[in-house]
Amino acid sequence: MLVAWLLCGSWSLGAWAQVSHVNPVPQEVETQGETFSAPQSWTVKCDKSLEGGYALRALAGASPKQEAKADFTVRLGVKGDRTVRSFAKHVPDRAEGYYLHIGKDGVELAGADEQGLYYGVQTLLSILSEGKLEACTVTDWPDVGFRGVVEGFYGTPWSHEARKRQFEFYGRNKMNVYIYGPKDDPYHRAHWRTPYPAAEARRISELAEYARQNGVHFYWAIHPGIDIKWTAADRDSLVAKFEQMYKLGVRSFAVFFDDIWGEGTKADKQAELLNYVDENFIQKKPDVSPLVMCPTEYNRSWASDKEDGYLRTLGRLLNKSIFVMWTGNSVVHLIDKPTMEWVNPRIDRKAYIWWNYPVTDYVRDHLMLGPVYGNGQDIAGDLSGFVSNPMEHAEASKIALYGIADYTWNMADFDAQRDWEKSLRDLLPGNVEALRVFARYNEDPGPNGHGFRREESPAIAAIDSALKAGGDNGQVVLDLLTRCSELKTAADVLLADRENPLLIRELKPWLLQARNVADYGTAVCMMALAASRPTDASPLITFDSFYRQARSVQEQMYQLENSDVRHALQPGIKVGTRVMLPTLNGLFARTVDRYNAANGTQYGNVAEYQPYKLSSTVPQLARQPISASGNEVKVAPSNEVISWPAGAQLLIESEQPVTLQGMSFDMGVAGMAKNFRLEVMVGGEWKAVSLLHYKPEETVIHTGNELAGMKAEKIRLTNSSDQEQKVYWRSFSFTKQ
Ligand code: LOG
Repeated sequence: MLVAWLLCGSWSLGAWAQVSHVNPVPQEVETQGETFSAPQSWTVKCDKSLEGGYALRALAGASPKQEAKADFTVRLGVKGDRTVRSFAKHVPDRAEGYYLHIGKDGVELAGADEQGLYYGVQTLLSILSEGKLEACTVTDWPDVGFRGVVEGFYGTPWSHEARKRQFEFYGRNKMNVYIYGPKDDPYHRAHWRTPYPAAEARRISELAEYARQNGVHFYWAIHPGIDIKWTAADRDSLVAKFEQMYKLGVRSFAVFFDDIWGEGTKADKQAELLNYVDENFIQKKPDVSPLVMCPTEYNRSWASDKEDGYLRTLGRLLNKSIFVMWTGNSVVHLIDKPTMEWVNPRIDRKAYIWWNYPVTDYVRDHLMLGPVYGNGQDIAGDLSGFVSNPMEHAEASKIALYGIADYTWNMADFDAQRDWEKSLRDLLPGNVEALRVFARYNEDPGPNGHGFRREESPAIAAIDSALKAGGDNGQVVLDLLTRCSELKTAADVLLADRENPLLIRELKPWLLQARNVADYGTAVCMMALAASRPTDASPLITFDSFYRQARSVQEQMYQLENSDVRHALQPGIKVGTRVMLPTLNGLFARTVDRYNAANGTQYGNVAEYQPYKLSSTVPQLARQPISASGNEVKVAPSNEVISWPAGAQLLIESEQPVTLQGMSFDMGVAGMAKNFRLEVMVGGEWKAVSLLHYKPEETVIHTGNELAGMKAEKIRLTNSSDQEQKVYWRSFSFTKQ
């Protein structure tokens, strides 16, 4: 049996190295599964015109050395080249497509264009990855024309090095677009008119070139909507900025109008400006890609559907060559056929999807490392592009990006689970088991304003149901204990991983928290076992000791969440909060109740302490997370524009009355204080607290001195003006005495 098992293991490893390894899954593959050792060297033949190009350069780094007269020949080229004439008829008639044939004595490879050839080379290299080749024929092309990433999140932009690693990854996984639009690069948004200083300019230039070498279009996006005036001067500033970027080597451009209000949101003005840019800049330069724009109403939940509304006006007026982005039915949403059928006629073109996954800038206490499931697999023909907005964690985002590459290339054959397995192996081949276990507890964003949720650890969900079904749960508890031990092992192994230190650095806060979750689970399982099977093995192997251990670990989890290991902008480090922790907390409470009933004891059964509750009649704030850290209580910030209806309120309820020390919040608009009323409930009565700005130009709102010392049961903030207010929700916090 052992031998069979070992053989089976080596067989699956062998198979892994070959064509089944290729990402994205190719459109058409013919293979008998026959593998052979790759040659030591090969002769590469191509037309002169290709020499020095990026496709050939990609091959130059491969392991068989290139020699003038090897027995093994690689003949390659682009359709129309002399070298590939004999097999050019097999090349699919699709942009970026290629034909690749691997035989014992050589390789034939032809692209529909140079990009197709480059992708053929990537397929060859990935089949080659373990010193072997598989005899096969691959005919391949992408379903979606523009596939890739929009670095469009709020928070710390990716580092220069991280971006370069990303481009290599995009090249290998056949993604052809990277859109540079980090909200917190001042030269992209806040100071969009200002040219980049020399050092930053040099880095952009280097990135544009590096992207090119990896077959990636480097788009540089500008975000002028916050304060743009529809004047010739501002129009010229925008074009001048694009000219600067062009001089730096940028050949692809985008203009974003998301998350703004006021003057900048006018569809007709945006269209007029963009058409001007299109006609006087984009079209004038023969080597520049079509313009991409992100509208202000970029999802259905905000879009007015009036004939003369924003979206239809934009669709009507904007030059047809300009691409229009779309995030779906809401800001963070899966994309499917009805999504596309709704938006396309309104914008009068095929939408270019800006998919807000795996971005976590609205839930910075979570990671999203799960499979990329749920998008429609019948919409390839309905969209012009599909880019993902990733996490601020560049390496960790690769799990999702690997999936998005696969999905956009070959939609019908996309298998989220299979893809996910491959992505984990690609990212961390040496510790794939540990990464898989850890990732299963880091998939769901938790409750959030966008209402976007993901599954988490199905294995634990099954255990939870079994536990709740009752009966003798001994075996189920042991299963859960094993899972906890497995999670602890995974976290420890990953913490010591040296294979991808950048990834481990990103994951570290969550790895530390995963150990706590596992320890907590272990203690709870041991409580359950000790409650029904007392032993006298050791004074510490008792219900009481495990109970105290569980309490201790709960506290350690809380401390870690509020330590400086967590994200600077949001307290909390959440692992397994959708399934694992509720399972453990449920078992904890039931075990305590059972034990108390049997032994007449009075152990507390409340597993999770959540002293504050938030609710709101402002739809966009109704699910905003609230958290406490030390004496400070914070409502998580939001990124989008909040439409706060007249009379609508935000309510915070506290389990125990809290003695207030101070409070401030930032709605991003100077002078907003006068439109809002703050009240504190003291002894069952609402008491008004004055609101003020320290300086007229400041957006932060402070409370009057009367607040300090109030014993608050509830706090509510109401739009007391007679109209809807457009605001941001940048921060909201109060401190207790
Ligand atoms: C922003 C984006 C942000 C994302 C998720 C778009 C078009 N804009 O609500 O920068 O990363 O949501 O928080 C957005 O999605 N606004």
